[in-house]
Parts: sequence; C-alpha cells; structure tokens
Amino acid sequence: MAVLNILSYPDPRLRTIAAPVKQVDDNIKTLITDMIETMYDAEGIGLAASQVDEHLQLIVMDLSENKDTPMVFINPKVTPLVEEKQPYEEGCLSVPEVYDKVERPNKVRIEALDENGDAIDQEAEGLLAVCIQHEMDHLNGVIFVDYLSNLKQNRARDKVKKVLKIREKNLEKQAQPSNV
Ligand code: K1U
Ligand code: ZN
Repeated sequence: MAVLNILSYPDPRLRTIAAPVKQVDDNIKTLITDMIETMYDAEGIGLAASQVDEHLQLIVMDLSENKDTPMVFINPKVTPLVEEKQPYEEGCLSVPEVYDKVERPNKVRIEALDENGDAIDQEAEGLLAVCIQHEMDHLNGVIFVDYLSNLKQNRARDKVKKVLKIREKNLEKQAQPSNV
C-alpha cells in the first residue's frame, strides 16, 4: 500500500481527460487500494484518479463516520434526476483550505462498475450526489473553483501557494535533527 502524491491547483495535469478502464486487473486493484489509503491519509471523503496523476475513470469515496466503508466507482456515468440545482459548500484535496458553494442537481443516477467489476446502478442524493459530481468533474478536467468568479479563482491560486509553502516548511522542520 502507498500514499500517492495529490496534484495541486493549478497544475495543468489536473486538466487531463480520463480514459475508460479497460479491465479491472491487478494493476487497477493496486491503484484502488493506494487511492483509498491516500484519501484517508489526506482526510478527504473522495478522490479521483486524475488527482494522483492517473488519468483513468476511477473514483474512490468514503462518506461513513468511521471511515470504514470505502466505495469504488469505475467508468462512472452520472445522470441528473432533477433540474433544480442546490448550493453546497465544497472543498477539494487539490485546492487545500479553499471552500466555497457550488450549485449542482441534488439527485442523480450513478452507473458504474465496482472493484470486482460488478455493475452499480443507484440513485444518490445529498452529499453522495454532490461528491460524485465533484469527482466526475475531476475525470473531465474540471475543478470546483472553475465555477467561481475570476477573483475567487485568483485568491484560490494564492491560497494554495501559501498552504504548500507552509507544508514544505513543516516537512523540512520535521526532517531536521532535534536540538534536545
Ligand atoms: O475530490 C476531492 O478533492 C475530495 C473532496 C470531496 C468533496 C468534499 C466536499 C464536497 C464535494 C467534494 C474532499 O474530500 S475535500 C475535504 C473534505 O473532507 C471536505 C471538505 C468540505 C466539506 C466536506 C468535506
Ligand atoms: Zn476535488
């Protein structure tokens, strides 16, 4: 198992369109395991393969309180079941510490394959509906800040730069030998 590197906005690789998974083989199963570990390590509720620079139609998610119920969606197709859109405060592991409201349909149908290659066909509402649409956007090279104003997108860029700098400094500190 491995924790993978998550690409950060505005990395152009996040704009790559993901290709369908041809076969749910051992390589895909390893990627699924690593993506789930990466999602838990980053304390996220979802992760698209695009975010770890693997441009395949693969999403992992865990909306459970105890973080013990991972879901896997391979080659997902998401269809809105309502016309009306509702706002929901979103975050993104590729845009750390930036949160804002995005409007999306609150009820969708999800068709996909699971980690065993078995068909999934379910209706989703609430956070599951929001999260699967956010992750589908990643597979299509779309990031949630694309829905925000230019001003907010520029602020998001600056914020991510700052957060990454602080994270780097903290890593350097951790690597230094202790003075004690
Ligand atoms: O795709 C990602 O980067 C994962 C993202 C999923 C997501 C969260 C909230 C709304 C839509 C999609 C995250 O996990 S962000 C971190 C997080 O756990 C979170 C952030 C805001 C609200 C709820 C959860
Ligand atoms: Zn995201």
